[in-house]
Order: sequence, then structure tokens, then C-alpha cells
Amino acid sequence: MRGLLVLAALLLAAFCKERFEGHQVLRITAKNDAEIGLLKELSKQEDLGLDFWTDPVDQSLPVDIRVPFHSLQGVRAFLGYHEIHYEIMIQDLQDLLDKEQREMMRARVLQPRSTDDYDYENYHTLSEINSFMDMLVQENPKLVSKLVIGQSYEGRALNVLKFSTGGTKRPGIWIDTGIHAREWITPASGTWFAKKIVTEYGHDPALTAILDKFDIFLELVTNPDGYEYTHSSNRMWRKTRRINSGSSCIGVDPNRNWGTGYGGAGSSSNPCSETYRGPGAYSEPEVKAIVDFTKSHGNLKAFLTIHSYSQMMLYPYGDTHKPCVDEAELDELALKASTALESLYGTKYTYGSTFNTIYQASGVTTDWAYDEGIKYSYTFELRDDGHYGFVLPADQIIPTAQETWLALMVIMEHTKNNPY
Ligand code: BPX
Ligand code: ZN
Repeated sequence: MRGLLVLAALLLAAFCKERFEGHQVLRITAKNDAEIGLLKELSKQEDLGLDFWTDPVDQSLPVDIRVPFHSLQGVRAFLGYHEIHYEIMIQDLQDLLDKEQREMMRARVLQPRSTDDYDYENYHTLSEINSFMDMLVQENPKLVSKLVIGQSYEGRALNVLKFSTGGTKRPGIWIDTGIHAREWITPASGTWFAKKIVTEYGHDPALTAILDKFDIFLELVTNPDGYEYTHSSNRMWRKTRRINSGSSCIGVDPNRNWGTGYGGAGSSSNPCSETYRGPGAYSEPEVKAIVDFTKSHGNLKAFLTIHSYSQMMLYPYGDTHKPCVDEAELDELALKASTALESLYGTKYTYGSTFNTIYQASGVTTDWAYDEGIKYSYTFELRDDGHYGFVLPADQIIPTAQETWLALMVIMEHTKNNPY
């Protein structure tokens, strides 16, 4: 019976999934504003079906575009004609995805019976991550509990792990991963963080000191509908899975849906855009649940939201070039955190305000969190730097989690040592 079910699941997966045969990801380095302008024009040609993994802003940042097979010739001719320099970042996206699937299938034969058995070196489905959370709670009932802070658009539980060593109404540190569905390295790293916390508490003095003052809240799969969809149907899905009235396009960008700066430049009113802001601020139940939780908690002191890729640490603001009042402190702390991160494997991060470091973006998580009074608000963009992008090979999960953990520890310690 189990064999039949597995077979059915495999067949379903094989026939219902969007395929990316011959899709290439091109990395373009523009020489000047004119070339940036041409790339923006290209992005408006909807029939090309281009997927901008990073957006054209200025010369300082490369532009990574997934080009479907049917548009490759045209796009390459366009770039050649305008003498815009590009490299092939990914030769054939489907090859990479096939490899990722083979590794996941190999690992899934054995179901872990405890979090010691869990395969941290591989990517996992939503149901596997849910089982992980339940095992972790069961194994560490004094330290870990699971909160359900709401329901997704499609009705899935929004689970948050709470790490607490007691006390009443302790201040909290928030960490979320997986808010963008295709950024698989983030929930994979978050799962490793969760295990790290339970193994190090009582052994690592720094973490122990943090947990004796603060509760840590960790939402591993912040966009469960999207995440499930990346496994069942389209690995490249980013947004939520809301049905948009009056459009055949699905989903809202949960990182443009927050109230602070909602609707401004750096978000889209077009439901077909990857940065569609949604019908209103907090329209997404996945976003609203965090807002409600944060307000009812009332005492979060750090808010860390984890994305990929680009290797960056970003602090407010995204919707304005104006510095936030704590910019000097946030910048210095980002330097310390990125130095700690780099010390492990040499991974280099850049940091700064969202506006100055990537691009203008409005209605984003950290701007909202900061304006709620949570000073230590950062967005992380994990590995890599433009070789695999969203399809980071599974053998990089543990190194990525380890190095990121060092940065998180720096920020959490600073939060502990600088009460406000
Ligand atoms: C990060 C923080 C605040 C505003 C924007 C970002 C960049 C992030 C986004 O556009 O929401 C980039 C990403 O993580 O989604 C990855 N990406 O699409 O390349
Ligand atoms: Zn993201």
C-alpha cells in the first residue's frame, strides 16, 4: 500500500510540475543607466515570460534573469545588439532541479524518528518540517513549544516555535524564514537553528545567557501555501497563493504587504507582478498573523527576517533614502555580525539600508517592525552570490546555517547587552 502511494505521489509530481528545460539564468552587468533602462524595458515585455531574480537598479548590482527556452534567442540577440555584457549563470535550470529532486528522494526513504535522525543536509517538504517541529517539541518539552499564530490563505497552520526557559513576559526575539516560497535555503537553515538552540542551551554560555533573558520565536515556514506549491507545482514560486479578483494571476508578495510605506514606489499594483503588494495593507493572513502576534506580545526587541539570495544584511528603511534614527548603531552591528559570519568560511556580506543597498522597496517587513519600535530589525539575504541563486545545492545548507548562526548570535547578544 505504501509503495502504491509513493508511486502515485511520484507520478503526480512528475506530470503536474512546471518544467524548466532549457531555461537559462543570465547574469547581466550593466555598464550605465542606459543599459539599466533597456533591461527595464525588457522586463515589461510580458510575452517573453522573463523572471527577474534580481531587479535592474544601477551598475553596482548584477541583474539575474531566468529566461525561458522560447525567449532565449530573442533575449540574447537583444543583449548582443545593445552590447550589454552577460554571463550564463545557470546553463539549464531543469538539470539543477532534477539533481535537487534526486537528492530529496534518496533521503526520504528513511523517515526520521527523532530530530537527531533528521537530514539537515537536505531540503524538506512542509509536512517533513511540520513533523520535525513536533518531534523537537516532544523531545524538549521544557524548552520548546509550538504556537499557532493563524492560518494561511489556504487554511494551513502558521506554526511558530517558542524557545523559552521560563519567566513571565520576557522580552522576545523574532526570527522568520521561508516568507518567500522559493528561497528554500532559509527554512532549511531555520531548521538547523532550531536544533542548534536545543543542543547548545545549557552548554554554550552565550546562548544560555540570551535564553535566560529572552524568549526566541522562530517561524520556519512563514508562507506555507507558497512553500507547498514550490514542491508540488512550481519550484520558482515566490508569492502567497491568494486568488486575485479580476486577474488570472495568483499571489501577493508578502514582503510588500506591510503597512509602513504600503503602496509606494518599489512595489507593484499589478497582480501578475512578483512584487504585487496585494489589495490592501496586511491583506495576507500570513502577514496579518505576525502583526497580531507582535502587537499582542508587545515586547519584541529584535526582528530578523531571512531571505535569499545575495549575501546581505539590510536595515531600515526600504521606502526612503532617509536614514533611520538608529542607523549608526545598526550599521556598526551589521559590520560586527557580517565579520563573525565571514570568519567561518570566508563568505562575504554587504550591508546597509535596504534603500541604499538593494533598491527602493515599500511595504516591507523590516520597515514595519522598526516603526513598531523594534530597533534591531534586519533582513538577511543568505547565500549565494549568484552561482545557483534560489537553487542552492543541498550540500551548502549546513555551512550556510552555521555561518548565519554566528551573525544571529552577534545580534542577539547585542540586543541582550543593550536594553531599551
Ligand atoms: C529585502 C528587504 C526589504 C526589501 C526588499 C528586499 C529584497 C528581497 C525582496 O525583494 O523582497 C529580495 C528577495 O529576498 O526576495 C530575493 N530576490 O527576489 O532576489
Ligand atoms: Zn525574499
